[in-house]
Amino acid sequence: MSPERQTFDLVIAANRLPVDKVITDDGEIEWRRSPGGLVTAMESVMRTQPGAWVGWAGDSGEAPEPFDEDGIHLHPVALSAEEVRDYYEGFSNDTLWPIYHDVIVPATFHREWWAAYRAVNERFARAVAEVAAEGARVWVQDYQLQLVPALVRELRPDVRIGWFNHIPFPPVELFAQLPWRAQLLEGLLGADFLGFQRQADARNFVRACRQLLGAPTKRDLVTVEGQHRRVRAAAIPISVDFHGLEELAKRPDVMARAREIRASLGDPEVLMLGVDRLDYTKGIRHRLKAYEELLSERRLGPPEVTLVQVATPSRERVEAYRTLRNEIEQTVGRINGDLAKIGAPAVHYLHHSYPREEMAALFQAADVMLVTPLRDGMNLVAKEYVTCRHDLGGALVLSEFTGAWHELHQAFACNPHDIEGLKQTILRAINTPAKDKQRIMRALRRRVADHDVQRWAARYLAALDAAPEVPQPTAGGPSRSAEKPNPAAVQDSSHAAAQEPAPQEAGR
Ligand code: ADQ
Repeated sequence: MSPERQTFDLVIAANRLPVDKVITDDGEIEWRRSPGGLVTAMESVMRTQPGAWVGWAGDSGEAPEPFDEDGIHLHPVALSAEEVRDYYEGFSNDTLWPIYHDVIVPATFHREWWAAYRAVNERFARAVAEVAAEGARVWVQDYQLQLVPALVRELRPDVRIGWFNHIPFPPVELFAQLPWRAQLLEGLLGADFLGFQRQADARNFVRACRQLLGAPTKRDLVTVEGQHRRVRAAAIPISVDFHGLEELAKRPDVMARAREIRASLGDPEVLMLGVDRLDYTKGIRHRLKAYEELLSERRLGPPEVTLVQVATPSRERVEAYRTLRNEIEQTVGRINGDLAKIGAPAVHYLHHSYPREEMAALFQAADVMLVTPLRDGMNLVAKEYVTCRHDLGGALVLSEFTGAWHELHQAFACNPHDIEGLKQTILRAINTPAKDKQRIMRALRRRVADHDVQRWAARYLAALDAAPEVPQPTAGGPSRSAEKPNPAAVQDSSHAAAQEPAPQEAGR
């Protein structure tokens, strides 16, 4: 490390930097903070200690020089156009994503995609090693960077390494299909602590290490033989910025916009809402099927009832996503063609991104929120909806196959594969007396308020600090004594278990 290089005690590594490039009217480049929950969580952590963020800036080709933005040091990593295709669209989104989401669509395996994934992970690891201060905490995010923990450990044995998986971790029967399964597990085992959305995900990981690597495991610990280390895997479910979002939803202009949305839809008795990235994991087709049947059976109908489906454009260069978009748009066209009336569409389909204010207004306008994924690591939309309902109005229909359901079990639970059951649940969410719905909403809101994204980040970093100590091979770094049982870690793991009302196996 050159002495003049700026280094940081906390380093985040994520596929994307938390900013988007904007070209202003006078041709200047500006970086705008993307509003994601992860950034908000990090703000709360980085307020007390300066931090760096290593990630891709979003354009292929040369990376911009490192720069500071709102108190975070941003360190861009370059990706060539071929790497965007092979590492990001290919291996991350067409190999790993389907395997980690129950193979809802078949996964594609290409050795050149794997080579690109490895090369990009190596580049990220080198960038992390450059900006991490002696003994720093390095927090790696998500499935795109699973090799980074072991690569960073090789370069910088002095730092403490954590990884958090935003998506599910698959059961070993599915994970075993990956030709590079051993390398991925070994990559992750370079970390000190691995965080997952649900306990079932952490258990799937531990089982994969036992069955596919023959690693000794005990409860939430995996022993890395040869390195005399133990790695802990536990659930720390992510959340939303409850107070920030609630404050936004209470703004008079946002509340007025919610009323305006309802009025412009003809003031329906029941406004149903779906908000998703246009992804096959989100169960949009199942939701539309249930809705279409309810309309054709005349159990619901416009103008009294209408559905707004917001579908954010996503991964449009991946074939499965293009096919899905065509299917959804055909279905929406058919439903409206068959079942709408003049001036009263049955489905309002919006293929756009919206600012946070508009999302908060939409959430407040909706009587029934339909969250019906076939598999979802958490699903922040469910938590955002209840956060915005400070009026205690509305009802949340929530799939059992989301991480969110493990915390929000008072919601109207559904199995999206069971179309008949989903129809019944939608009707129940509409017809339950307002007083009972308010009671449910109050309980859901309490859960999210108590477990917001700031608490998630604090809990994660505390678990990382409390992870089993590593014997220190080199002199000079902070003292890291020999492996010993860690009472804080054990306590934290039982806490995570207690949070899950109905532990459920991921495999189906
Ligand atoms: P995603 O699959 O992207 O995230 P989700 O958790 O629902 O899914 O987050 C989507 C975010 O995008 C929400 O904050 C939502 O408000 C926003 N959004 C959706 N449509 C929008 C639109 N049209 N305009 C503006 N904003 C929109 C992955 C995992 C999830 C996990 C998160 C966080 O797949 O399971 O919950 O990471 O860990």
